Amino acid sequence: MSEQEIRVPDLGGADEVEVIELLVSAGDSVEAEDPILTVETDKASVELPSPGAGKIIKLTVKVGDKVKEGDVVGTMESSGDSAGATEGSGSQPEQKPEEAPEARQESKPAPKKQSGGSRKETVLVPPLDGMEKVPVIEINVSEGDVIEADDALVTVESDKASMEIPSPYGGKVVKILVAEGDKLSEGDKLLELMIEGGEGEDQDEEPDGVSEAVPAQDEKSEAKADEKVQGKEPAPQSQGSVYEPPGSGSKVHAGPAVRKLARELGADMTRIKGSGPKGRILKDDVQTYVKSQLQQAQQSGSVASGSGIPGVKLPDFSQFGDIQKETMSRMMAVTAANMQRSWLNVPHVTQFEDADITDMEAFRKSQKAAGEKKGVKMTPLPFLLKACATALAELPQFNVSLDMERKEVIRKQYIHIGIAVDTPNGLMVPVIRDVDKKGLWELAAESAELAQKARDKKLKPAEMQGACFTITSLGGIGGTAFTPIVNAPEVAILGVSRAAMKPVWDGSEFQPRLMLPLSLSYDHRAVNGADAARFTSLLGQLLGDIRTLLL
Ligand code: CAO
Repeated sequence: MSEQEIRVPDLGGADEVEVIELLVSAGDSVEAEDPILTVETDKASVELPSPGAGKIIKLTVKVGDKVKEGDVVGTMESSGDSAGATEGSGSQPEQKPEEAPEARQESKPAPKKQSGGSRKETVLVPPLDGMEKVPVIEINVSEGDVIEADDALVTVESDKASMEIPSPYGGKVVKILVAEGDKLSEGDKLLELMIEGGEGEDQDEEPDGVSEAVPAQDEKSEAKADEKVQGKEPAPQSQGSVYEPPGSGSKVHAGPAVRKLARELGADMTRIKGSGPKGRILKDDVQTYVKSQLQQAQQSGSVASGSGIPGVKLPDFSQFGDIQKETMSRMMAVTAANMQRSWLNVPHVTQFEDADITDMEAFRKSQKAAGEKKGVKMTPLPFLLKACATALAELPQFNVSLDMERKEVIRKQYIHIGIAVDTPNGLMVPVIRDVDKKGLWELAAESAELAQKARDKKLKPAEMQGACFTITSLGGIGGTAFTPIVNAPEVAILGVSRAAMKPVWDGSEFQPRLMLPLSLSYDHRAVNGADAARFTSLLGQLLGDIRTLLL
């Protein structure tokens, strides 16, 4: 055991830097290279590593102090396991991405000449400062996303630091070529980007029509790394299922060690309030957040994710007869978890209504020939979509999501509706965007196309995201009513059963009318029963006289 000074190592060219976070306290045991404190230059945040293994005796700096290379920041009792530092001198740590701002200042490749049109670029992994096979811990974009230059594409993490790889250009993500867990090295292909306003497709292209671009690891990437994280729910591209992840995209400011801790504890950093300088999230903030979440859950007996209730015990079924076991498909497992989460978290109520669609059906059938000409089949679904869009606009309390932690109601200014599609692989919910702005033929064509894509497993993640409300129609199959499960974080879902002729009293006699059973399940936290009755009555009126859809 010997006493050793902890000194500020080479800061990659930065002069004086500010201490923004102390990561250890007197008495803490550390391993060689464990982060001791975080400093921030105008370009990057850097964690200063311990020069060896041992016990911290004291730190001689505090948050806000300015330090430079060679300054003593504390002392430790060394247990002899040095990370290559000479006793009494500062360690010269291996340059890690988060620790080497100068290594990131390569210039960004200049976009090729601009002559209108668009071109496809394959974005490659930039130099990773000597590191190889660094695992991808997060994919920050989805196919179809429109991004700007320097937006984070993926986050990679070595054993010491995490970094985001920024996009060299703005454009549309065409194809993601990596998955979480993949190990990346310089030059590996990350994704394909369609760049608008670039050169024509025939100019300077690779033989396959795709050129390659390496993102620069410049200072902006570090700034971005500190700013933006995506939600930590399962990545949408791997789900192919009913519910989309919230994908917050909120801004957070935190160092790699804090991010790592939050990830390990499963804490969503966008929900944590930072107590450090400029709202920076510190380790203490993560721990306090997790503690408060646990306390809340214990006090309220919360059953989020089904964790608060005992599981169903399974007997040995083979004692009753022959059985076969098969592993659930990923889609089934994700759908099951989502269903359970919604069912347990959302206080459901279902409101029933019969809509008189006699005239609507007469009109729909009259459009058969027109449909054949257009190559589009007009089913009741487009009418339902249009009626729901009108009802959502008139009763906007149905077009919200609730953030119970922040006590916020998120009101959506757009009307995108999901349609549940029964496929051989399970339930999928493609989303039709801006339903309020589309006509019946357009909705008929789009819903048929999306349903087919779902059945062919060709839906893109972006085509299953962003719904405000869902329609699940079992009308083509049968049934008189059912209680659908709200597709949280949406707050309502319309179930549609099979239309049937029924005697309806018109005040003087019974009339044979074609009645369509509607079942509206809603989240009773967001919507009250009176509003639900208004919603289904309105649907009844709109479908009963489809001319009102034009008003
Ligand atoms: N009442 C009576 N007939 C109906 C009807 C209704 N409510 N809805 C549709 N039909 C008719 C259609 O008009 C069509 O008949 P024709 O061929 O004579 O015109 C037939 O049923 C089949 O329609 P469809 O199902 O192909 O088309 P759609 O637009 O109504 O529905 C889709 C499309 C994707 C919603 C549907 O195919 C589907 O997958 N439904 C299942 C959804 C599901 O599984 N939900 C459960 C989720 S919870 O587990």
